[in-house]
Amino acid sequence: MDETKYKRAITLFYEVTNRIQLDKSEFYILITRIENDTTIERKETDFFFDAFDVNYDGEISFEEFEDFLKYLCMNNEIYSRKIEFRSADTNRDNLISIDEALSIKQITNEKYDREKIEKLLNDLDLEDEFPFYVYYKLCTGVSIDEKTDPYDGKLQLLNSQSKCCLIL
Ligand SMILES: [Ca+2]
Ligand SMILES: [Ca+2]
Repeated sequence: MDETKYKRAITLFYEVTNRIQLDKSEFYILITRIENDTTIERKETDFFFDAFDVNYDGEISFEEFEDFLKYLCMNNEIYSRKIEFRSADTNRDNLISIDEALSIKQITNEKYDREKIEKLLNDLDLEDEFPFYVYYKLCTGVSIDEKTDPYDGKLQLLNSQSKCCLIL
């Protein structure tokens, strides 16, 4: 995505919504306009919606939308895997289930299947829900730091903000 397209995307954001955030249908409309492509499938845009609605309020805020645009400009393997993981981790507890990992395959086209996941979980002595480093290993075969945060601190920030509100 070049600078012109980036700026156009920002303009289109405000054409699609007047609420400074987007629901799933509006996000779909926006992406088809940015890409000038009406053949894009709703499941593809839903995949990204789930990944970038980090605070999980059912809306893509302008800030979340900017994160999405930055992602489109990037080519970073580990970050792409984080986005996939976020999309599957719909309840934002840093774990995904086997079924969730299988459900994002229709977008990611990864090669793993249920048997492969179960074998890996068994090798790692884990139950049927697993954290990001396991997902990364599943897709790439590479071991990374078990503490690697798929949300890059964003969830912690949100949690601490909501705790502040309770105190106030
Ligand atoms: Ca949101
Ligand atoms: Ca989860």
